[in-house]
Amino acid sequence: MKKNSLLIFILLLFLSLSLNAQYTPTKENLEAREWFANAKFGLFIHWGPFSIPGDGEWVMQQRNITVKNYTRLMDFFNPEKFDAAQWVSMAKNAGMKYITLITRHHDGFSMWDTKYSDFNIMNSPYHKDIVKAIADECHKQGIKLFLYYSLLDWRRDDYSYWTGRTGQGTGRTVHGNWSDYIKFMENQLTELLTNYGEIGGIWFDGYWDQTAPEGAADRTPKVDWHLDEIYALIHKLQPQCLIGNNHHLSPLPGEDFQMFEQDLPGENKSGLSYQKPSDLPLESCVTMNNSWGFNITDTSYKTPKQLIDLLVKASGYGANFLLNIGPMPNGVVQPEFRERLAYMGNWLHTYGESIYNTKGGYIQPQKWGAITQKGDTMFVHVLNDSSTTIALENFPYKKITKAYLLKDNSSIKTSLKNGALDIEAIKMRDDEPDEVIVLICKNKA
Ligand code: FHN
Repeated sequence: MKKNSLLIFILLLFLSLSLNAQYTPTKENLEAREWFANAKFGLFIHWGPFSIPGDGEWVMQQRNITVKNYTRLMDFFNPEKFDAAQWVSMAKNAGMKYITLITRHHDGFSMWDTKYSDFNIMNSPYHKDIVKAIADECHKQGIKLFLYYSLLDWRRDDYSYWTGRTGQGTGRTVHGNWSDYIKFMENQLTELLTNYGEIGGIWFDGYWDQTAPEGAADRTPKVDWHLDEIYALIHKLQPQCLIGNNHHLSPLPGEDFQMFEQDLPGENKSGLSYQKPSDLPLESCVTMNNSWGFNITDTSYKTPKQLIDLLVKASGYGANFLLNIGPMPNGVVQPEFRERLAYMGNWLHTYGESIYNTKGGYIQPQKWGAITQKGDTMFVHVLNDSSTTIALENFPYKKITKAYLLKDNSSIKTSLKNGALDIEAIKMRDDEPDEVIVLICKNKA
């Protein structure tokens, strides 16, 4: 009898453990995923005291600034020109549907009024909660807010820096308690998910600090990140809140979207993305120059045409495009960024229907451009001169009822024979980054 009860107990324990490990997204969460997959374009904002030296957000690590010296940046962070309403409307006018804001980067500075760390905005001369200002404006202007949160910390003693890949030069000597660090993160995440209204998603980063470099065969983390516990807490506090983790691995249980850094899904030009695109909603995050945080000497701005190509190709892969800005320490977004965002907004004003609410093309982006689809309408985006006709093999429809240029409705010649579609050559114009051909299709092949 005793033996039987023990067996039943073990069985129940096993059942409950495996149920916990299995993540079933709620209805709200599935709806939020659908919204996200249709949103297509977001603004990433890397900003904080790390912006002050004008040397990117990794300045602490790259210049081996000690915790003691780095902490002084808090005394200078006073972005008197910061205007949340302006930033949010700038994103909206760019055609963006969400903002992903740094709340705490690897330097550990909290951009909100947190009870759990003194290194926070309320102890700076600015003394106002930046997360709140942006959250309030996002809610007011009807744009979703995602929060970036670093798992890695270059200041705290209880972060397992001694097993990490970075943060060795910041002068820490004490080995703190890892479980304190997990509790600290849970407390902070609870604040973020309780005090700032509806949050679209949590965007984690820094997991990779505890793994072998990208591309290594074994990337098992050296610490237990307690992700099951952390993810369950987030989904309990806000079931619709999407979780993404920039670990540069395939999605882990409990995650709701998958991101690719400085890359389109599956391309791995950055060397960070060996993982394959999954069935979850996808996102590509990209910088406008070569820096995430404000960098005073980095003038390698992508051209508006390059940015449109990235947005279109991301959509062609069925992914969102999260475009980054690194505002200046005084709260001003430099003109080179503002001009490019305005350009994107203008372009989307005309061509938005070929991007928003679309799915990736039946073939992946090609040298000449990419395809997006909405029901039986196909948008063929010609991004590079097609000196000969565009040939689409294995075309998934038997008939084209109409083919025309989206910008002026002028008709386009097509010929569909034996499952192969030929589209007449398009001559690109300098002022048009993308010639969008609309194909109204009928009868699935
Ligand atoms: O180290 C960060 C980096 O500063 C930046 O935040 C990017 C954004 O994708 N992610 C990390 C590197 O993987």
